[in-house]
Amino acid sequence: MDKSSRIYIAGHMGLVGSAIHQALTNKGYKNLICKTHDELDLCNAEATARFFQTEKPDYVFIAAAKVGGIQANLKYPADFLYQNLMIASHLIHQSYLHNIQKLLFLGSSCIYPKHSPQPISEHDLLTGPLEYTNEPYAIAKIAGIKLCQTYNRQHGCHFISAMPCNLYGINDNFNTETGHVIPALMKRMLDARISNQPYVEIWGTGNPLREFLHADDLANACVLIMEKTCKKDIINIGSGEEISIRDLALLIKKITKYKGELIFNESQPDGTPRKILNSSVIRQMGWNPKISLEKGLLQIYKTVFN
Ligand code: GFB
Repeated sequence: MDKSSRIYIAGHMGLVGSAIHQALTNKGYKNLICKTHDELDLCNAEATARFFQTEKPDYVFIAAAKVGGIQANLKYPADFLYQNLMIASHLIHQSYLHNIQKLLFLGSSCIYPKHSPQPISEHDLLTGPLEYTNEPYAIAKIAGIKLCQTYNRQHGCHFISAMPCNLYGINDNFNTETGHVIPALMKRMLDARISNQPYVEIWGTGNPLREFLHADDLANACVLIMEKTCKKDIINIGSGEEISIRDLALLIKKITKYKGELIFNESQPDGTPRKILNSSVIRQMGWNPKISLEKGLLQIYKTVFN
């Protein structure tokens, strides 16, 4: 990519897309193409085709997706499967038709089998059954990876898939019901502190382990992948550090200065017990995360809630 390349960031308003936009801007990329959902519905094949015809991007980042936490995935499985399949299909096919020089497709660590050996390497894809709670989302993302791989094989494209661990950041969804665990717990504990509630509910047993990465760290990895030559077509991106949901809840309690009790509601799902990624490929390319979990949580607390 050079600084005047036409770079389309699909999903530039979201958690990941906005961080990629910032990372590219910081590095001096001047020709960024962005469309809001109202301007371009990526589930609409014709609208997506017209957009490529008019804008003629050179590079594409696919950070647009229907995303949500464990309960949103359970409640809206058809939306997660359909919308993510459409977004991936339309963008990858149009990128092929318009000879895009390089494309990066964003997935998630939930594409790997529920009981993968840990840490999970890129080779573990499709070696076992998926976790039930996010199977529709995972299947759409696996289809996106396979589209990238098959267009590379059949048409000589240069499409790469990045698989991040659990993410968090400023432009997250802070809805306590549909959001991921970090924004949901931060908002719930702040609300509870303000209204003097004696306890806050945490879903599940608190035992699952998760690997969290700040969206800004992920964005730097994504830009690096697009700038460097790399032979792999799937690349894991994780912080390398795991924390239990119980310890995460305690950390958020400390940061939000909530003084009440934490009650674990075991009738809520735990999801995957553990999913730490083997991120040796991206590390060998020279990337390292810079934002520790505690520092990242403090930054969000101060930026979003103060
Ligand atoms: O963040 P989360 O929804 O992502 O949940 P997943 C992580 C863990 O936190 C689960 C627990 O064990 C939840 O049971 N948890 C505790 C909570 N309290 C809460 C809460 O208030 N809200 C939420 N959301 N969780 C997602 C997938 O699964 O992982 C997505 O559903 C995506 O599709 C993402 O792939 C990376 O790691 O369980």
